Amino acid sequence: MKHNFKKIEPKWQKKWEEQQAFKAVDGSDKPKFYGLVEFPYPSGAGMHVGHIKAYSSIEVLSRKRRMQGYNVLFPIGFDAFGLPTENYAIKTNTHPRVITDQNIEKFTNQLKSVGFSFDWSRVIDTTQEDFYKWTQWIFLKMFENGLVFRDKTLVNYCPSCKVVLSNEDSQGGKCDICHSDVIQKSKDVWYLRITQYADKLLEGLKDVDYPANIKQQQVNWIGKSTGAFVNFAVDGIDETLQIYTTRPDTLFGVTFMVIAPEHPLIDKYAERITNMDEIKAYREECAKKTEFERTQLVKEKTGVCIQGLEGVNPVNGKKIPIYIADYVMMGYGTGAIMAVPAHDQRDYDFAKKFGIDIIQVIKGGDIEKEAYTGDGEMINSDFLNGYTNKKDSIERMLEELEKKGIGKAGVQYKMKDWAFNRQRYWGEPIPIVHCPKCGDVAVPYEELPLRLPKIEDFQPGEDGQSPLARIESFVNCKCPKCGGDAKRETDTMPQWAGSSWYFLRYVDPHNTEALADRKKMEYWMPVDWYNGGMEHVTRHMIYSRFWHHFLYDMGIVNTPEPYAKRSAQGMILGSDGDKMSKSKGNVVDPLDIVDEYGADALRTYVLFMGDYGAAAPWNDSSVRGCKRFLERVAGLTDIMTDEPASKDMEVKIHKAIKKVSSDIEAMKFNTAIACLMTLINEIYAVGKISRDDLVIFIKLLCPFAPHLCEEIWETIGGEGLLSLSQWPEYEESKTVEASVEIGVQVNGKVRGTIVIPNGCAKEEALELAKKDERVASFLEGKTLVKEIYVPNKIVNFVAK
Ligand code: ANZ
Ligand code: ZN
Repeated sequence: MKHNFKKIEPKWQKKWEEQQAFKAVDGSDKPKFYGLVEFPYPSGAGMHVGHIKAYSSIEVLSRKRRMQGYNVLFPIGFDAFGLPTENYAIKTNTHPRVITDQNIEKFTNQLKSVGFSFDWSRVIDTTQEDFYKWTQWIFLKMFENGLVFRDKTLVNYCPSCKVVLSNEDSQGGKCDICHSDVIQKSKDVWYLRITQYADKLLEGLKDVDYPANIKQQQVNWIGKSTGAFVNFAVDGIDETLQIYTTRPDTLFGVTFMVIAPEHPLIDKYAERITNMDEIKAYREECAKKTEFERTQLVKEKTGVCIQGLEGVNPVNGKKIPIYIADYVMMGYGTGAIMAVPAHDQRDYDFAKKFGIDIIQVIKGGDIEKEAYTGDGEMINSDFLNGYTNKKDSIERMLEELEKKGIGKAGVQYKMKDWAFNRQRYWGEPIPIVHCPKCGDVAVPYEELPLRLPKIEDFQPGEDGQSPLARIESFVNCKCPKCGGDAKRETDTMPQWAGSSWYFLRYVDPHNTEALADRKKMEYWMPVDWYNGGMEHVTRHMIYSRFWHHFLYDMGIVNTPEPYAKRSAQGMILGSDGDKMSKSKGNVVDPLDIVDEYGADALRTYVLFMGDYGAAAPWNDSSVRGCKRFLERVAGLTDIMTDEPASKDMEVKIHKAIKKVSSDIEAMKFNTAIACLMTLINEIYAVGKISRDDLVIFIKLLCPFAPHLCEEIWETIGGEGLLSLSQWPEYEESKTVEASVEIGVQVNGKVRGTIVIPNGCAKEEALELAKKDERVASFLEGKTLVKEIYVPNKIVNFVAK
């Protein structure tokens, strides 16, 4: 038959939909498979080929699992709150609700036109009240359990988006949304205490199947550091300055201290300090810098010595100067350090610049040139002298500190608590009421959802307030506790809120009593396989694991970890090898490809283009190659015979079943497809194919190119949907050829080839070799000196 994709693709999409072929069944006693892909942000740009690649992996796995008899949940939805929509709404003066609905419709049509086997009865949209009611509900559970707190702090603030950003959203000092420089600003911030879950998030990694690089990124992000808190007295006043250090063993080498420019000690003792003007000027300089700039290792060190305050080294009583310098951050440890210039390069650079003593306490290196950070014998260190092992010296020092009550072991995390409020409109309202008498009061659960009011004017306020702050009917309310006049919180939740738990809602998307029914969660959770982008490994993946661990501790979900397995696709680059972007004009629209070559060709191509995890440039001629392959597949119906399956093809078919089956599991989609391409060449070389073999072929190809395979199935009289038929099985014994062809050498030169039974004994191989006429002619009249046989590979005769 011909490959008429324009006709068959819509035809099968319609049939699948009418028959609800891919609907996940609740309460089934089949084994389950929950395959998850990162739900899209429905932007106006519509779908990207990157979405197709990201979804195709779990699509193929889900289709294979269904054919293997699993009850499959493969859902999709829309992560639709967020700034891009809101910014677009402001620009076009169209309500974000209208834009979101339009974009979701567009995405839905696009996804359907590619033939993904999603369960469309479970679609979720994070901006719908019946969804965000539960996002708010989880927030209140956290509030109730002390995981939410409010603080006035210096935050990352994007002056262009007029929004506070989490550290995760401002990496490298740039706003993740508009790429402007982020500044530090003092703001009222709602935090989620994610740091309380740092250890659980680390521990949990032991129980999940993530690639090593993904685990490592999470470990680095959490950034657990083991060290000590040590109290330094401030000379002449009743004040201790606590520092955090990972190297308490170097305490005798401390020659100065540094505190962050924002450290509260300065304002507390402003009266005593004689150079406040200089300090203030330096502070203003620092406020302009991003955290990223401040923490760069190689940069000119700057700072100011505080005149009027001096620290005291607790182990030897020596008085040491205290500086402020921008390389010490207020947000890590205690915002104060003990400086050991001999063994820390930043301290070393600083000491050199300011002419401060450098006392070596560990032997080694060349202290004239640079700090020595290696191991060695302790010197100049009183009771530590002679210790040679860092671990032992740290232990000994901690013992001493604890005995004297001036220090203790402690841990720190790079990860900070999660800044959770945004001064914007298009997000989940934070369900808190501010009462002048009762303080911050939770909106009662019965009142959820706290609806986002429909407003006309969604421009952000110049004062950095959410547009909701202008809606009096929203703001003014009664305190749920005392009934007095109160005001609502007007900030909304960040983009990452809905995606922190959305996979639970798919399990039971229409539940009005709970975020999901416990029995259903017990059946479906955890997600068996989650595929997504590397860019979400540290934010979305950490946030959602945090929420899930919390829900587990509350007894709401049945597993601590939400995702049993996670994988990541490589990016599709433009055909020029650059990242696809509008500005470079190298964007490929997946719908253009569907239009020109068909959905099956697109699906096959995105999985054929290379290693699934590697980035690869788009290549039009390769798409055409996939299309040609599918045309040859369609042509198989023309050479189908009624004869029984041929013996010749048997091994090839069994080998293909084995390889395609295992390659799909290993995400080696490209080699699975290549295997089918080789097989079709072999079939055409024979010139015919039995019906049984053709059925196996289209079953193996069905997860990749389901429309064409269904059409062939129907054409050759198959009953029901091929997509729901049985995945073929192979027999191990039939995956090996009965015989193999090997070369025969005489004195190192190939003189003939023979066919031997697969795995035959040495004697048999040698006998067959000697019988070969050409080989025999080379041996004639000579004496055999040596006979070598490498099983199934070669025979070599040495003859004189
Ligand atoms: C003395 C010392 C001696 C240090 C030495 C290091 C080497 P991690 O591993 O990242 O936890 N530090 C502590 N708080 C800081 C802050 N708020 N801003 C900048 N630096 C800070 O690093 C901890 C080390 O970084 C601490 O150990 C401290 O310097 C510094 F040979 O103390 B160390
Ligand atoms: Zn009250």
